[in-house]
Amino acid sequence: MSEVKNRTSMSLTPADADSEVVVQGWAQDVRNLGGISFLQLRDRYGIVQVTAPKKRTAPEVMEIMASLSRESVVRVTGTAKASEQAKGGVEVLPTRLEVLSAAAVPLPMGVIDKVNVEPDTRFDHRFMDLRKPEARAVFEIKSTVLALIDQYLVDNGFVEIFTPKLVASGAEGGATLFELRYFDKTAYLAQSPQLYKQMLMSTGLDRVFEIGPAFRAEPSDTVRHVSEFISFDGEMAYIDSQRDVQRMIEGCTQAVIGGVIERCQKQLELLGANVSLPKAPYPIIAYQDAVEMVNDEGMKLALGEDLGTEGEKLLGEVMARQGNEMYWIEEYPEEAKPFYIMEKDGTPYSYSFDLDYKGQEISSGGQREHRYDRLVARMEKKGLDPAAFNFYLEAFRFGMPPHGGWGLGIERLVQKMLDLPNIREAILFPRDRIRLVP
Ligand code: AMO
Repeated sequence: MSEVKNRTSMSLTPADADSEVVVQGWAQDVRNLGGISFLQLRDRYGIVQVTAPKKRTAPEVMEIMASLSRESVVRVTGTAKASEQAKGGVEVLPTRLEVLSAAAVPLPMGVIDKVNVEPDTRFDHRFMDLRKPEARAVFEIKSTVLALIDQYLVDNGFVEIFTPKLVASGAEGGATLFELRYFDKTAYLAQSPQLYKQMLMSTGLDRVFEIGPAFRAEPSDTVRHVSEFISFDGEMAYIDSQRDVQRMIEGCTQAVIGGVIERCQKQLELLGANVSLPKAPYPIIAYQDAVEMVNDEGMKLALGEDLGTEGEKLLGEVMARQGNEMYWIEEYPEEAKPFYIMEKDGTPYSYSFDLDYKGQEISSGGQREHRYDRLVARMEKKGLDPAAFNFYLEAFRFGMPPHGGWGLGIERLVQKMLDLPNIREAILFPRDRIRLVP
């Protein structure tokens, strides 16, 4: 007996003609035309056409064809046949058709219908939405992004770490903390690995990175804020200045975007995305100049104010005109930056930066205040109670090297790289003020 080959739409080629094959997937479309039935079978990689001429097909197979509901999962055993009309140049004439899981009727939403489905409907039935190859392509690209980051950081001597997501105090301001009961105590969901990655700088693990969930109770309903996202954090000791940190991010984002262009051709094509490698070195804009630039474009920002969504967008437009997709904004007023950022002595500024990509912040970071007394003073200035941070501060009292680092929102990077209209498109099951299921 000849071996029956289990095939995917990708591996099936005209060279398989006349051999017996098995294909499995979803019944994307079924047409029963009397004398002949067609089934478009979809798997992860594409479509296989199953063609059943009545005269040459077993009656029980024709019967199943006639009653098969769209999106049912089927297994087809049959003979491959070269065909000019079929996609991939090959079709399958079925000898056996098994329904592995029948789909109920009607479907909660269509997979191939060209009608515009509301985003809410799509996210309510995300499993169905993700049957669309272009919806899935985003996650194949996101997975490649994460693999490329891992590679770059490991090549640069970084150790991958995992810090607690259940924490006793937040590092990024009280307003966006999710509070929960932790036995008989109050705990919070971690907004970032900030305190822990810094504490590790006092251990000898002098280059660390983490890719993990971060939680923010963001009340704003925007296309770039969600309440759970994947944060890519790095921290490095013995830096001379924040430039060392910026160089690392620049190298990493170049490797990531270049790698996606190289490895994800098929997915980019599905999405119609035209990704180019941002010009490097990324230009540096001082915060003061950024304010001036957006004011020249018609905004009325005062010095010290946050650029905000509108300001970032306008700055993105100015930079795009100069052919720049990624650029730094630095020298932020220390007042606008968290307690852990180092002040620039004798000025109102700080050793901090943001990295913007096509008009949106994707990363921020800087040099940290590693001097215990200065750090405590900065906490007090920000209205924080140092006692609540004893576990963190202790690491600064017994030998803490100078250090700096960054946090980068993975979904914001993917969103801007692929020009997705909403960050939620880059999250399988997004969480926001309204959405907690699925
Ligand atoms: P920051 O608060 O700027 O810095 O966050 C870092 C990056 O995380 C992403 N991000 C978000 N993405 C989606 N939804 C949100 N609600 C959201 N909030 C933030 C952004 C942002 O640039 N500890 C510092 C980093 C550091 O200094 O190391 C921090 O968390 O892309």
